[in-house]
Amino acid sequence: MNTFLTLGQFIVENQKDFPYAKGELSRLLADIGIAAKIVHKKVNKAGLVAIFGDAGSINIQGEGQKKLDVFADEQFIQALTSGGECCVVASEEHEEAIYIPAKNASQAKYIVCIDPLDGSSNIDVNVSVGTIFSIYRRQVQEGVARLADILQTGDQQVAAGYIIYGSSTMLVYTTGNGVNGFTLDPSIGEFCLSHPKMQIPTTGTIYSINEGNYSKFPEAVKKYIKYCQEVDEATNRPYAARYIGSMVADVHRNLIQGGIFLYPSTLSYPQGKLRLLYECNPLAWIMEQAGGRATDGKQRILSLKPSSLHARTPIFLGSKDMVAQFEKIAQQLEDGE
Ligand code: P6P
Repeated sequence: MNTFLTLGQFIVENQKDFPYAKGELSRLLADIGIAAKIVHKKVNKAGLVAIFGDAGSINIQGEGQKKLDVFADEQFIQALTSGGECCVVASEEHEEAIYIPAKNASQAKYIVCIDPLDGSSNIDVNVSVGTIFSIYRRQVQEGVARLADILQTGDQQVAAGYIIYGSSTMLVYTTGNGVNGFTLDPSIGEFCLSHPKMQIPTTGTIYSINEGNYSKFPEAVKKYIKYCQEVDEATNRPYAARYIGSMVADVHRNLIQGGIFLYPSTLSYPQGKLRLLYECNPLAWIMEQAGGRATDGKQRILSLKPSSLHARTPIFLGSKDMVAQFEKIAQQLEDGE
C-alpha cells in the first residue's frame, strides 16, 4: 500500500494555489512528470543500451550533444506539445524557440523554458544529471506568442523546478508556495512526496565552485574562496569544497545540506556560463522559495531582464547567510575597505 502522496494527487490537492488556472498548469506539471519517467528509464540504462556517447551533433551552445541530450530534448518537447497547454518551448538544445500551433481557437497560456539534460557531459561517467524547467504565463493572451512572452524576468515564473537523475530520481518544484520534493518509486511508476516543504539551512559548510578557473575569477570571488579556506572554529571554517560539475546535483545537495554554489564570470565565459532562462531563474526561484538567496553578485537573479533566449549570467546561490557573506566581501572590496 503506497503511504505517500503521489505527484498527481499533490497537484490536484494544491490546485487552489493556481489562482487563474483551470487545470492547464496542473496538466503541464503532470506532463513534465511523465517525460521525466521516460528519461529516467533511459538514463538508468545508459551503460546497457547504445545511448552513451556523442550524438555527433552540435547544439546552439556549440556543445557536442550526447545521445541522451537529444533523447531527453525530444521527450520533453513531445510531452510539452502534446497536451495543448504550452504555446512555446525554449530549449537549451535549440537556437530558436519552438512555437506550437494552437490546438483550438484559443492559444495555449503557458511558456516553458527547459534544459532537458543539464550536466550531460557526466553521463558517460555515471555522475548525476538533471532536467531544469521554468514555466511562465503569456503576457498577452491573444494572437501568436512572441519572443517578449518568453523574455520575462524570473519573478514572473508561475512554476519552476528540476528533476535529478541520481541515486534515486527526484522531481523538486515550486509554484510560489514553498518547495516540495518527490522521489520516483519505480515499483509503482509514481513520483511520491518524500521531501515536503523543503527549506535550505540558513548557513552551511560547503562551497561549490570550479577552482580550476581561479586565476581568472573576479577579486571578490578569490577573496571569498580564501574566506572559505581560513581556519575559524567559531564559523566552522574551513568549509568543505564539493563540486560535481552538474549544476542540478550541486544545487540539490546544497539545498538539503546547506552551502553555496558559485559560477562567476571567467575568461571563457565573461558573462558567466550558466543560462538565465532555463538554469539560473528556475533554480534561483527554488532557492528563494526554500529560504535561500540567489544573486548575480549585484542583484537578485529573479530581477534580471533576459536579453535573449540563451543569455548567460554569473550566479551565486544557496544558504542565505553564505550568499550574504559573499556579497559583504564583494561590497567591501568595491568600497575599497
Ligand atoms: P564547468 C554543465 O555543463 C553545466 O552547464 C552545469 O551543469 C555545471 O554546473 C557547469 O556547466 C559546469 O561547468 O565549467 O565547471 O565544467
